[in-house]
Amino acid sequence: MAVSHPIVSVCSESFVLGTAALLASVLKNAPVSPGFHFHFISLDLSEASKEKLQASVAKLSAESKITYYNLRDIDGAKAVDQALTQLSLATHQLPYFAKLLAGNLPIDCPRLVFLDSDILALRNVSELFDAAPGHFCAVEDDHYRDHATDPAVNSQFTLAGCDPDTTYFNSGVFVLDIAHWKSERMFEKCLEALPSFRDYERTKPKWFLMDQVIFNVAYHSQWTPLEPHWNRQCPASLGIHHEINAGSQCLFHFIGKPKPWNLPYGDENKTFFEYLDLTAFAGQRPASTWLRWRNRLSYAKYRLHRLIKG
Ligand SMILES: [Mn+2]
Repeated sequence: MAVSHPIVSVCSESFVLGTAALLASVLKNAPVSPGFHFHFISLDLSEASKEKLQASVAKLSAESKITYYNLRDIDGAKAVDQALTQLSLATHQLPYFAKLLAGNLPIDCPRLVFLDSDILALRNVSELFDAAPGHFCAVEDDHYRDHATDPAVNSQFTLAGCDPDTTYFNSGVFVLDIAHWKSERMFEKCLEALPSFRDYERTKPKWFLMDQVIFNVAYHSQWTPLEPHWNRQCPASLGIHHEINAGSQCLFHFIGKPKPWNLPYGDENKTFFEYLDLTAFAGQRPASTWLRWRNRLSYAKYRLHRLIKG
């Protein structure tokens, strides 16, 4: 049997529906063989959720499987935790930096693909492994395309001693060369980048990009751009649903809030729920009216913010 493709993701209980729909979309839009080996870094997944995700894979692909890793047991977790104690933002906690550990997982393959759990993969992900050469491949970040003039990103780059005029990538989807990660000590480079942000909150109290900015510093000027269809960054509902419903061949990345599993069922997220319904989480929908209103409110706030920011 051919070696299955390794996909790494970070899973939490509040994103479990996203993970389930991601699984289904990856498996439905790629050839049956050689299948995928999902390596899930668990933040707080319950045993019940783990079993449901396993059952979903078993139902959809005989050649695919899941391995779970507890965040704190992964090689390097303690070192990240230690480095973070020197920082003081509320978001400076290990779970927000879990992605930095992807290259440290025991994966016996040349390359791994990382996918955020807020992605719907309407494209054959097995082609992503060879989509571009290079040690680290990712898609340019939409939101920060203008980062040279965005004071938050600019100051983060400058703090880390990088040229703020270079292109900046989104870390929701990336292809990582594991041998290069080890031989070039990229994990250590990530750790070394962390202390640059010790005084960050005093200069710019928001928009710290966590793992994304650290990867951007470590792979500064060394990463390879992927075509935008590998990470089509879109808020959960912004009229993009027509493109999604039409089956446009992209990896749709639902950046910001709310996520599609929190919005009331409708045109905006029906494709998301079609994929969810292929899994052991079939039929699950946003629960309470209160939750729906809260999410509507948070979406309105997000739109207003984008509007003001231009
Ligand atoms: Mn994301």
